[in-house]
Amino acid sequence: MSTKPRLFSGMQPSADSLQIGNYIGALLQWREMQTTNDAIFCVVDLHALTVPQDPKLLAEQTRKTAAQYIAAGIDPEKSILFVQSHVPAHPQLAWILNTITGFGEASRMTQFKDKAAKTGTDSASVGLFAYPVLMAADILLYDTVAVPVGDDQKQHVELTRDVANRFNSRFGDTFVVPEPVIMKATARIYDLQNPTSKMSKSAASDAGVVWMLDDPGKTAKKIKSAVTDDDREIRFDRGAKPGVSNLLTILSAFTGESVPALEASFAGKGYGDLKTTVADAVVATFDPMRARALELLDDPAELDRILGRNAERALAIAGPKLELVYDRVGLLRRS
Ligand code: ATP
Ligand code: LTN
Repeated sequence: MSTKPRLFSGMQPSADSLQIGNYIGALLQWREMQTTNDAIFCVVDLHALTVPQDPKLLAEQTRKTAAQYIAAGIDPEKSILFVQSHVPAHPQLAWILNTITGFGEASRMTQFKDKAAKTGTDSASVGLFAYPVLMAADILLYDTVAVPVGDDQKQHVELTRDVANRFNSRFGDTFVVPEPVIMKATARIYDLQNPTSKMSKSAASDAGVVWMLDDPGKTAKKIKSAVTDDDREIRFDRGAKPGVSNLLTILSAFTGESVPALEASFAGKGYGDLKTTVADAVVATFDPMRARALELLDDPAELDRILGRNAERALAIAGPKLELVYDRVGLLRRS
């Protein structure tokens, strides 16, 4: 048994490629955390189903997301890297947790309110409503201590804590109550064409989205056409200069240099220089990752074997926990 703290996180396979925000805001930090934690990373395909998906694309995107986790440095021998639907204990536990989650408390989840408002509440699915409960199941099945997530997911981890405490007090001590680990706020990346809105895999237009799997020429071109502003000063100021600030944040993440050091090094230089430097840094990091991801995707049978082995490792932890839960709530064991 590992004595390192258990960590769990996941991402939806909601696009063919991850974008630079997923890399900086999640993967880069996961990669560091996997050395000091007993880490589990999941491709949450069941969560992706809460909004309409093309079945063929979903299966492909699931493989592609897993390949990009590995290409970015998540080690499937050290960490557990698996596909959510391969471990049926997730929806099984989610059902039990649904029965102790209040309609009112689920209704207060801001992600649900935002997403449902987009399509109108009537056409939002029950699955979308129950999304945070499935997320609670993901976390609680593994005695997770730490849940690294972006700020937007904090409310879901709070709900997970409430549900875990409620279960424990009703049925006896069963779940570890997890803590959210809010990933570096400075790591928030904005759309290159619309630098006041978050870069997102499912953005309406991809002109301002930098994809990990895009070819280097395209990536460089997108970065060179990033929206900036009318003056010429390279200075971090999120309010007045969102485009330039975003480029500085990206460069800082890719080079490890602080934003003030970058500001100093660009004194007297123009936006063109900044963009070229960012493009070079991003391409230098993404190019080998893209090559590795494509290599993994070239041999889907081997990738599936890796995912299969990792699902077994996940099930070895989740299975006994689900049995304990079934016993606690009074479900009859099959003989
Ligand atoms: P979708 O558009 O499908 O919601 P997304 O690209 O916004 O996808 P998620 O799958 O919701 O990303 O999130 C995966 C992880 O990436 C989360 O930990 C999230 O905080 C992080 N992340 C996503 N976009 C950004 C961003 N622009 N800046 C920093 N982190 C981000
Ligand atoms: N909702 C999360 C993805 C997610 C997750 C989880 C994160 C699903 N299950 C469990 C941490 C722990 C998101 O949209 N980023």
